[in-house]
Amino acid sequence: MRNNIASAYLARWSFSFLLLFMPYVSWGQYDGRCFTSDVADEKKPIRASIQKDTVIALETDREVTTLLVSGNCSFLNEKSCVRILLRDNYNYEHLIYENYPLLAGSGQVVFNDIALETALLDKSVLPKDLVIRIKDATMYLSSVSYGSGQSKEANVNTIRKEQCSQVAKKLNENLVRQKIPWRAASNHITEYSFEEKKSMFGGDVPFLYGFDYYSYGVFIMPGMQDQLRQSVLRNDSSQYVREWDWRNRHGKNWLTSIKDQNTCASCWSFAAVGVIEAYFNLYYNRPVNYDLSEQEIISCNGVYGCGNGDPGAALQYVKSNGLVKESCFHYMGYAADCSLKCQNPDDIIQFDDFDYIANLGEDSIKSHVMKAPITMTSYLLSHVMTLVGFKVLEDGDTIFCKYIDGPPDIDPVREGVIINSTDYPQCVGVNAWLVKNSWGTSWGTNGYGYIFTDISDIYQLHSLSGSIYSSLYDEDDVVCEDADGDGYYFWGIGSKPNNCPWWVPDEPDGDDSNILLGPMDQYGNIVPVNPSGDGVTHIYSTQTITADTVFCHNVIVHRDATLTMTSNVYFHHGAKLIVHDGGTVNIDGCNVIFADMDLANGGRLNITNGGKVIPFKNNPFTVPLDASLQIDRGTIMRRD
Ligand SMILES: [Ca+2]
Ligand SMILES: [Ca+2]
Repeated sequence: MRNNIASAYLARWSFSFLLLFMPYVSWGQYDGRCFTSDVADEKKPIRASIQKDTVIALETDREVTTLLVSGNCSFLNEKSCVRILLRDNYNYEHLIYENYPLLAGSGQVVFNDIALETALLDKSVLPKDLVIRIKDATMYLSSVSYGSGQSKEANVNTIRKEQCSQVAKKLNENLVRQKIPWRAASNHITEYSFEEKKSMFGGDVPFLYGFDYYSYGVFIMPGMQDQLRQSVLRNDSSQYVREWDWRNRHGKNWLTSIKDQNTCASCWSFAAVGVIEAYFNLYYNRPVNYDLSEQEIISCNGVYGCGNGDPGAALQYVKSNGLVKESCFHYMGYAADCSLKCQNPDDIIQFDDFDYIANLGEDSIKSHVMKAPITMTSYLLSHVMTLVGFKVLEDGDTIFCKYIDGPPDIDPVREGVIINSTDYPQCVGVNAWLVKNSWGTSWGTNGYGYIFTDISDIYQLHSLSGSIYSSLYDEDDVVCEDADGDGYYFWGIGSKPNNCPWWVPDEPDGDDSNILLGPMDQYGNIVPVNPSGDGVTHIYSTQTITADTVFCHNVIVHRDATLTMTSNVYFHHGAKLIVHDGGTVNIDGCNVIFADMDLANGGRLNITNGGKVIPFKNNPFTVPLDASLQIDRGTIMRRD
């Protein structure tokens, strides 16, 4: 019977918390021996009703290894969360209890002699008080239970791991049941002690609502479920491309490896360095993959250390001082002295400038991230990450079923959440952001994740601008190449470099890994290469080309018309020079490079004054029997 009530409850609970009066409450989120202790032997009543952050003095002089709590709480909305900490006489804090609707699986929970960290502490502590943090919830705390010593087989690490895997399991049950498109797994971050988490977040651990457990799919920020249901967030009118992913642009991954900030509140430094490293790759259009020193920023910026910082301050430090490589100042994960930086760095990276980007909405942020990765802070999570792409979720998408950096046959993460209109109808058509996190590769999908959040949750957006350089790389090192051979070149994200060949068009290739795709518009849409489509040049009379010219489309020389070229002409891949019966082409002392030429019977081609015809990629060049070919001090040659 309870199951039926529970499912009915859950179905309706998704619509509203008005149903808090339903008789169903949940015990199950902290099931199992790992959440309790058999050494607790003393129960003390508390009997406190709690609606706001509260400290309750414990007034005991007993040293304990176990402290369990009993009580119940009610959640008011998706952002509800409760947390009970044990503060000992050294002011260390130990997590006794934490819960929120997604983990609880319902709007009300009862807890009876359970605990997280304080199920078993690795050494005895003298309890001073209970620190209770509460958001949009009410709690009744009935009692605490104390215990000392350890049961025989108990081991703190084993218990912690078991607790985390139980939490992940419970989250997954609720995620599936409530049709929320992400999945949880425990990892080294979830296994941190509360003191370690405090260190990682700079003192004040935000409510994470399971974000630390995120494994794959699309993390839905708390508070967004109701908005999703109202379908007001679909971005159907956006002109922007539906997906952008800097791990796969031009057939390459432009992002550097995933790092781990450990227990230092340095996400702001990692997010900024993630932006700089990617910008370096993109600026030079080559995978330099610099591993730069987050530690230098933490140690030498003079303000933040391992306290929560600002990605803008990190970029300002690098703009002013440059940044050494990891090998010169290894990551130490604490505010080590700046003098530990090596004395003679082999390279220092600097850039011209960076910009603070005002959050003008989803499309505006998309336009920036399409230029290069940017920093981004989630207000709710108090956490800075590198924003590296986005995706409008489509019916049938599988979110993260592929291993990104390796062959698919050794893929350790084959599972993915399939966004479909049966299970996740509310998600189809909404935009998720792709973030590179600094919590190691065991978090998320190889360190990356998709998040769906309110646009107002996003701030501290910063992008690099202008040139980036080092003692080893300057403008001459920008690669200007046509990797796919379609005649369009890519030279990274700077302006067209001087070392491009003369025939390189001003518009870069929108996808230099696809011969059928040419330039890209401002919304990221790529125009298929269609040389015979709009833009064909027709020559009907006499015309002379006297300046170097690039043709992306066919050029047709009609009957009785004459096209004379005295300056170099380049025809893009697939673009033909077509000479009809009675038409004449004069190549007068210049180079003409083309992929193909159609010389009709009755057409005339004259090559004079050292003129050269250079068939592109050594395509065959044929002259039909009844066409006229005259060469007077000219050449038809192979192209190297
Ligand atoms: Ca190309
Ligand atoms: Ca292309």
